[in-house]
Amino acid sequence: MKLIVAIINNDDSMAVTSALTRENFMVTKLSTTGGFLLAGNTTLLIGSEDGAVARVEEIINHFSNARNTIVSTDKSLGRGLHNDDVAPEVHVGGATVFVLSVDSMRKF
Ligand code: 2BA
Repeated sequence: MKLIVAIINNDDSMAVTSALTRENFMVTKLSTTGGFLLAGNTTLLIGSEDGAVARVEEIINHFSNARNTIVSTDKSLGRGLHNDDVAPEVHVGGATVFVLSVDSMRKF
């Protein structure tokens, strides 16, 4: 069994979670904040059988869109970053996905 941790854009979260649940995958949605932009994003936890990981990744990839975002320098400054350290615009990927091996999963 695997635990898929997917960090996606808030704007894509409804489409991704809907598509996953339509195919009977179970999803937990967390409201998270990116450490660089300090903007809200969405982290999905998906427990799946090993053989289903590729399908989960396919769905996430299909519904996640890369975009350019303006860095808010006033948020970045004061955290040890200076004007020279931050680009005015960054390319945010469609999704960042980690796949972790799970020793066991139980529901009590
Ligand atoms: P943020 O940390 O807010 O990062 C947003 C985007 O800013 C990143 O897009 C990347 O293009 C850029 N960026 C991040 N750190 C940077 C740095 N030190 N210098 C220059 N540019 C930087 P993505 O790579 O697509 O990441 C989107 C979000 O996914 C991240 O939001 C973070 O919440 C998460 N993430 C990405 N890689 C991660 C990792 N290795 N571990 C944990 N979370 C990760």
